[in-house]
Amino acid sequence: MRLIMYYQPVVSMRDGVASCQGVIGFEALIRMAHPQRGILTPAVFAEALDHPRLARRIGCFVLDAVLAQGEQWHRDGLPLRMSMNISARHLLDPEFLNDLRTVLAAHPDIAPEMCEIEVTESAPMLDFPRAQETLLVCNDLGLRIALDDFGTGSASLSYLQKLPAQTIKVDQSFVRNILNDPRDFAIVAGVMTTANMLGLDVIAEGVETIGHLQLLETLECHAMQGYLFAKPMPAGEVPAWVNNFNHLDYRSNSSTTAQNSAEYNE
Ligand code: G
Ligand code: MN
Repeated sequence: MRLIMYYQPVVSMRDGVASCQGVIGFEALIRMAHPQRGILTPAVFAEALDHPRLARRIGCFVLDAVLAQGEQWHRDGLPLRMSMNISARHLLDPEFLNDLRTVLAAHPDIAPEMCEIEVTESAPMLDFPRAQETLLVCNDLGLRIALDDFGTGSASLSYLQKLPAQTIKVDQSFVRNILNDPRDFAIVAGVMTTANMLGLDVIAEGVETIGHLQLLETLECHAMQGYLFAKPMPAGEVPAWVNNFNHLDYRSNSSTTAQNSAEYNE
């Protein structure tokens, strides 16, 4: 039984914005390779991820694996942003910043500016001052910060004001319903306005259909992630996927192509 990283693309629907052929970067998602049960998602081993004695070890494994992979892709001419999910327990651990500095020093061929850490509201909820201070140092080190699952918690808007962040990831639960629930559409529209005024990037998560894509674009949301583009994939599939990506395949007049390529990626 071992832990491996899968990678899901974050793409831009606009020309010339993303650094790598319309692909902004990849979010690293942890998986467990089980000898009998195959590739398992974190739902199955959630306890371990938040275990007092395991959270930091797993967190360090993720940091190192993802930066090593990002460094490799950068050397191979794929300047992809690497996004990592950091558990509340690891972020609040007294050793977190040391762990981060160590791993950045071990992978000098990827710039910290090409790395992003994704945090949910759980760390700031547990210890706001510590989370705030830690994230400020992360920014000082050059890393970007994304607020993950945005909108699902209770204190989102005040967090936006007080936490350093460059990106908001709108939770898939809102994105999924924008086509049929005007309230979810209103929430995403509100997040877009707020983010624009604060100068933050927005990534819509859980984009599953061309319809979602089109509606998001009417809200000026052009950065997206979801099954429409690709499910999380093993690292080995990433270079070919990036080379095949073309945002024009997802325009309405070529929606069949997009559908085909989404199936192709499953
Ligand atoms: O917490 P976070 O938002 O980082 O979780 C990402 C998870 O969401 C991953 O496990 C990934 O497999 C899943 N996911 C990514 N894109 C989609 C999508 O378009 N639809 C659904 N249902 N799940 C998705
Ligand atoms: Mn995430």
